[in-house]
Amino acid sequence: MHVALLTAALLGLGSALPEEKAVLTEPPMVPPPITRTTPAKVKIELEVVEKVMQLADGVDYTFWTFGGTVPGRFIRIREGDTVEFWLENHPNNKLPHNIDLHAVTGPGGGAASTFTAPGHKSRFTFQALNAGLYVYHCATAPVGMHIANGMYGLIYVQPKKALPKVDHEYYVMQGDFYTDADFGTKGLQPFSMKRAIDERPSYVVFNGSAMSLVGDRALKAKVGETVRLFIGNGGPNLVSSFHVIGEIFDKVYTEGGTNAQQNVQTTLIPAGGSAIVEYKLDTDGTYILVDHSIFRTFNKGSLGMMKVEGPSNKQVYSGKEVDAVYLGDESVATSLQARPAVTSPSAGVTDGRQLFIANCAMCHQAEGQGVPGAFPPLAKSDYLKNIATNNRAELVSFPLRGRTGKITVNGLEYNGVMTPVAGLDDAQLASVLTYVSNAWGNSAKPFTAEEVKTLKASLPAVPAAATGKE
Ligand code: HEC
Ligand SMILES: [Cu+2]
Repeated sequence: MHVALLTAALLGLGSALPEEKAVLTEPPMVPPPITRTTPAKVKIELEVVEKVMQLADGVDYTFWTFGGTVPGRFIRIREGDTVEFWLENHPNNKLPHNIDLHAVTGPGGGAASTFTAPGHKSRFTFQALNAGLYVYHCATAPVGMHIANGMYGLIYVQPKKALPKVDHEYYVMQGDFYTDADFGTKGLQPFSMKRAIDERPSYVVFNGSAMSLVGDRALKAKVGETVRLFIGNGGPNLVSSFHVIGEIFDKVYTEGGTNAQQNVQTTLIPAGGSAIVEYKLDTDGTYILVDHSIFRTFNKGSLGMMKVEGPSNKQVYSGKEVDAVYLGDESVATSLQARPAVTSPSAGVTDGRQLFIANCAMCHQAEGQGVPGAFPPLAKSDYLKNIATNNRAELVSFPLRGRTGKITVNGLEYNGVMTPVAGLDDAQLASVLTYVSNAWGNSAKPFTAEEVKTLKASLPAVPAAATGKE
């Protein structure tokens, strides 16, 4: 076909590269192998979505995601490709976000270039110089909190000489989660900064939920087939001792790099690191994926399954399936079902505490204590006390319009972004403001829906440009 175009591509002339859009997949799926033998200009569009999903059976959590899932979409490109990367921050989101891709050569891995407010999108371009399996994650302050809420995923830079074809490729990523309440406590559970700093997770899970790879959602294969797992560890804190009960890894590309080790039982995956694991299925049964720091598996959720159908090979193994033994644990037995997404946490809610947990606690924290340097406290806040008494319209404007610029609370200066809190009606605003101005030792006159309505009407008009929306 176009000889000139091909020559230009071989010479690496960016402008003449053939263009394509990357196929992104949700976990546990992996985009198909790239069959091209020359570089391309690849466009990637990744959308940040903040949403409530189940962390375990009956346990809801407000995840921050790349693409609506934890981990985020799997990205596959080829060594030498030029990548035009778009980060889109959904207008309903509450926070700014960005992305640091470990596959990027350049300051911050793209973080500064992709810092994006809700309702905006950013672009930068990089060349994939090194082959390998790389973690990407959000790097917006407080970084640990963004990662802890699920903002990570994998990008595979397929080497020029692709790995041999296998029957199945799957995507699995471990993460540790921090809630005040212990594993299994039902309801919407807020993030705990204290437990995160102490590195005491209440959940350690694969693919964002204790239920993501069990029951109907187990990984599948047949006897005689070969499997390649792209495994990542988002952390934020723990190192994974990744192991598949009943299998030996024929090959492990340790740390997602180029050289393979052979015949491995357990491979160590650092936080912010990866591994490519391959094995052939010699007999049938259910094989259990675990973090072999084993209390995490039986008490915190790090358990997945691969169900292998086909004729038993009695010569290789002639016993019972391991299934029964490992299904004995209650935390797993109760979670053999799909994980529904829960939308609009505030719909119909009138309780002030609940509204606070769903709309404010992700920043101001469950007991209103704030996060040093990032989010000011509401508990015993002199600023809140003053406006709840003397300028109630300003307080109403915080959730309605957000707040940015310098602010001094209890003698400490903050300079952050509070994005507007969407979707609360007047009664709900009254309820949550009454809650925050009277909880944790605060005290002020309660708000009513009528007062909120009047105060809203009294706020100065905002020019369209200042709201960041057309
Ligand atoms: C996206 C994170 C975020 C969310 C969600 C959020 N806030 Fe804020 N809030 C901030 C930041 C950051 C500031 C400081 C803004 C600045 O630096 O100008 C702030 C400031 C405040 C203040 C004044 C300072 C203080 O500590 O007394 C009040 C009051 C407040 N927020 C109330 C709320 C309420 C009520 C909600 C929920 C309805 C809420 N915020 C949701 C981030 C957030
Ligand atoms: Cu983020």
